[in-house]
Amino acid sequence: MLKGALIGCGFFARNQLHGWADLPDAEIVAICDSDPARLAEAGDAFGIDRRHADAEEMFAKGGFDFVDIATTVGSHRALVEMAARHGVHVICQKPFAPTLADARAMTDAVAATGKVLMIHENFRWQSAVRRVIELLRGGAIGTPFFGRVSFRSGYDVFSGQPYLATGERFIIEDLGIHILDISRALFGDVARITATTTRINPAIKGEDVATMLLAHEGGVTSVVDCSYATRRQPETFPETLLEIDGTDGTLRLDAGYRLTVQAGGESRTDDVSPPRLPWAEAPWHNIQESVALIQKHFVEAITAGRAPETEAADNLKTFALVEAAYLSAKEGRTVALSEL
Ligand code: NAD
Ligand code: 89Y
Repeated sequence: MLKGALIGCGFFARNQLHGWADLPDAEIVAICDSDPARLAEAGDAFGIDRRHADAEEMFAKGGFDFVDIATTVGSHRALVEMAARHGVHVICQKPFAPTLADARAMTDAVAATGKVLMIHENFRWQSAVRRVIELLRGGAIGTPFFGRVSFRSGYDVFSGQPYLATGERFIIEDLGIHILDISRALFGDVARITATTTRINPAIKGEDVATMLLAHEGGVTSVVDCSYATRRQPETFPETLLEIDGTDGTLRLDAGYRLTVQAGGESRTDDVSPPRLPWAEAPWHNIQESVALIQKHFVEAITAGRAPETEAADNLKTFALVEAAYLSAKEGRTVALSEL
């Protein structure tokens, strides 16, 4: 049984605490939040008595094998480096860090301890997306040459996460990061990216629309497009829609979790809706299930002494795509990932 501690008992941590409570091989033994009301609410809801207002104090007391950092990005570097000083495995929420330099320093700090740093990059663990990754890797449509990875919504994310309305950066850093990661999981690492961004919602500071063209090292071209300014019915939040063309067929993940594979003269459509866990709430159940799945993956990887899929070294490449997309949009040019 792995013992864990969680830092940051806010909006999203609730899902992480539910996920941990369901996992037989891990237990959260301590929680931390600098906000006393949030600390008390989470402790009471999940029956966790060991509560700390200060992370350093919690680490000093010890008694856990890993820490799950569920705070917003500004605190990630300090907390990950603290975890490294105390020699525990780490899961850190996305976005990895405020800058690529911070993310690299965090990666090095944990690597020097021999422990694992995994970024909580959960969208590639959504069961519908996972099904497509497996089909593609299994050669169901031959060799892919084109992909579209699309997330377009008008859902109000600002009421639950008000900080999303106030940052200089919004959709690429917050949501596009997941969609770029799905593209990497499907088509591999990226050589070049070209991006445009715009802001439609006048009530927020950052961009809420981004359109990105990725040239993957293996030869695939993918379009990754994200919007929180798209008003249409049915509202598809938080589904990622996929269009993939391969040498032997096509694969489509359409709205409503409908997966169509056409290959060898046959067409098959399946409903790949995610299960709704007992604590989950639509429309978030898709994301909530992926939290449980990535936590299971983390525990299995640690137990087997393997690196998890979204370990720091891997996630640096997704984070570099975020930085490269902003640079491309700002300078109006294609950015090679080797520049960063
Ligand atoms: P939030 O602001 O609601 O919660 C963060 C909590 O951390 C707050 O309660 C705050 O008091 C606490 N905190 C901050 N710094 C601290 C510190 N140094 N020590 C102790 N407590 C501290 O934020 P949220 O909406 O829950 O988002 C948290 C992270 O989760 C963000 O990085 C966000 O991008 C990410 N997120 C991920 C997903 C996903 O699907 N992976 C979904 C939503 C949010
Ligand atoms: O913060 C974001 C995330 O990671 O998934 C969806 C979200 O909650 C809002 O864009």
